[in-house]
Amino acid sequence: LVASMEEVEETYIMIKPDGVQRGFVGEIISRFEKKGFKLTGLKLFQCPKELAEEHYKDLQSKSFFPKLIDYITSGPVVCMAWEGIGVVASARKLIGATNPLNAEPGTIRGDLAVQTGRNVVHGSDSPENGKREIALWFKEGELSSWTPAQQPWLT
Ligand code: 3AN
Repeated sequence: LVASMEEVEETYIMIKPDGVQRGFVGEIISRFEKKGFKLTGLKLFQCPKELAEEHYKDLQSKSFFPKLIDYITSGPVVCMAWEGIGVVASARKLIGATNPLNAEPGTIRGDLAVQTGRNVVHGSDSPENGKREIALWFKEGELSSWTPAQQPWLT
């Protein structure tokens, strides 16, 4: 039996330029795969300034906004769409607190980062934003629906 469709969510996860430059792409993807989530979209991408501004539009008034946009556009990012039961909140637990110094060991930020302004990875904060961000970062045809070979651990 597979979990009912209502419980299946999608989230947008992005490895930021520091995560790419520090060689963490494989490790970060691996954490989500091992947890049991399904990768439905993946690309290495140089983000244009306008897209970064749209993605972070809720933070427009913050003093750090220009630096945030410079950081996100400073090199390629890895854009990912992940699907699974409760994936939005679960991914944020795997990622850890925004300030890596407050992130628990065992989380991505807790293990790999020290500064809020270089916190390696992004994850959507709600199912609504998951859908919004996937639509923002991926074009039609870039997402794939597929069936895992087996999920014997699921009831
Ligand atoms: P999260 O990424 O954990 O959801 P948000 O949504 O509060 O955190 O912030 C979005 C991004 O803005 C963060 N990932 C971080 O890169 C940046 N940011 C947030 N707060 C600060 C801050 N005080 N100084 C610099 N950058 C910040």
